Amino acid sequence: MHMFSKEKKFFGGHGIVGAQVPIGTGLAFSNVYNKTDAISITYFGDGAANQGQVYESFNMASLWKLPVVYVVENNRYAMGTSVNRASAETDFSHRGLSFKIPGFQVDGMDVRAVKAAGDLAAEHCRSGEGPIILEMMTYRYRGHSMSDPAKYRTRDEVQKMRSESDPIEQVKKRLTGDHGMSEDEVKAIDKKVRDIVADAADFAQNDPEPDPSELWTDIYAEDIPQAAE
Ligand SMILES: Cc1ncc(C[n+]2csc(CCOP(=O)(O)OP(=O)(O)O)c2C)c(N)n1
Ligand SMILES: [Mg+2]
Repeated sequence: MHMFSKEKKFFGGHGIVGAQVPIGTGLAFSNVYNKTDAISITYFGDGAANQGQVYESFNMASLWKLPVVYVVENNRYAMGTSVNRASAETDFSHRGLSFKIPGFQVDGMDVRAVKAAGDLAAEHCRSGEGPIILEMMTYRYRGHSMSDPAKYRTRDEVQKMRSESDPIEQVKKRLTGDHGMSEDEVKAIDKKVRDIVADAADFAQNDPEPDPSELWTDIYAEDIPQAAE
């Protein structure tokens, strides 16, 4: 699977929960160091938010006023553990308080709210005020993996979210209801998006593996002396 693209400025996928937070913070540092006006958008989950490295990163980002937007995706579960069972402070937008990092909660199911919060956060970073936290209030429909029977929540809870708060359904309803778009037009957009996703998945699965010689790229090591006979 291809989960990294320097060209598209997408720097992860990481197996270690929370590891992308210091990386995203470092990328923000490099943007300042190289005098660009780029900002780093660093995503992590409600579970990852309890990792120590997150707070080491917060401290440096705030101290050095790095242009990084920390986006906490609060989908209410970390694997099978609900936020209330795992977190002493469940308002993740406050997690930066002792580092003087402002933050606020956003309706992560409403694309308009997400766009507005993103614009505001980007402006905050670009004006030199340092990092900011956006807590995206969202929900995870599926289990953590194929082997997750999701016994830690009721079917009703999932169903209620799907029927009342689904972000795509909300947009569809607004387009057809308030903006007079026809069902066929909505279906055409849906198909276009599905094709883009199918192409991306195809590329990720069929892109060739790197040549084994790449193992030595950027690796430097002294000759190791042989033990005396
Ligand atoms: C350092 C580390 N500890 C534990 C795990 C196992 N693990 C994988 S995902 C996960 C939960 C992460 O929760 P959250 O950040 O809320 O992400 P979500 O499950 O919502 O995708 C855990 C504990 C891991 N990958 N890395
Ligand atoms: Mg989560």
